[in-house]
Amino acid sequence: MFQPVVSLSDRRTVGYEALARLGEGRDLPGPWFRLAREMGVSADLERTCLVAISEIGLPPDDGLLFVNASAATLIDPDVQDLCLPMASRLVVELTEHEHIESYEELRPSLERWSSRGVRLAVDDTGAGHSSLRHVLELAPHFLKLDQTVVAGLHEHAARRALIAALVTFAEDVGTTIIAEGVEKREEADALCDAGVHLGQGFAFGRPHPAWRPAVWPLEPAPTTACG
Ligand code: G
Ligand code: MN
Repeated sequence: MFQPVVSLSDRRTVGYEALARLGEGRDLPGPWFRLAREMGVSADLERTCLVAISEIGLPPDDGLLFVNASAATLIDPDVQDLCLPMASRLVVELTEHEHIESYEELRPSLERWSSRGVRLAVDDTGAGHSSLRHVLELAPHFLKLDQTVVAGLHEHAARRALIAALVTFAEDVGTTIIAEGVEKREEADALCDAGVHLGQGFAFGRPHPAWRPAVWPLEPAPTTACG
């Protein structure tokens, strides 16, 4: 499935995240990935997902393609070769939930991805166990803010303050924040006011089997930057 990533100021769809749905019921992937881990085949399952994505190909209109991968998958040279045709528009998301034993060991692989034009995102920022270490060690192009940080920010001063601090951090280090799990227009507006440039969530479009650009908000694009 593909979910649009949108520019909060002009509502343009700038790319899509590929999201696995597995089994006959097109289930959420969590339990399947857990089972695969228990069976010792999670790298195979991740590679299979990437093969499926590569067979579908890149999104229209020069859009970026965000894919989820773990460190074990990223260091696999076969996976790098598989992704080469998509490299310049590919963003690899590494989750904050995954503990990374040695950043130094991962770095040469990341440099190979980067030399091919692939960009890196740290996923689930604020909800993982890495306490922003991935962000500090890996200097990603994108920092994806977890839904637990974003949800209801228009009603929570502490969430807004945290996001404002991360926006300053992102500007200083040259990374771009993507707010995940945006479900309400109020959240989108508050994020835009806070200086967050990109968003993703049910408010803009649910994961869909085809490339479907953001359909929300339904009103015409605002005349001011944040509407
Ligand atoms: O871990 P990662 O951020 O890659 O997972 C994204 C998951 O979040 C997907 O399974 C997707 O279906 C789900 N998701 C996407 N947008 C929203 C949203 O606005 N609200 C909620 N609750 N879930 C979302
Ligand atoms: Mn993700």
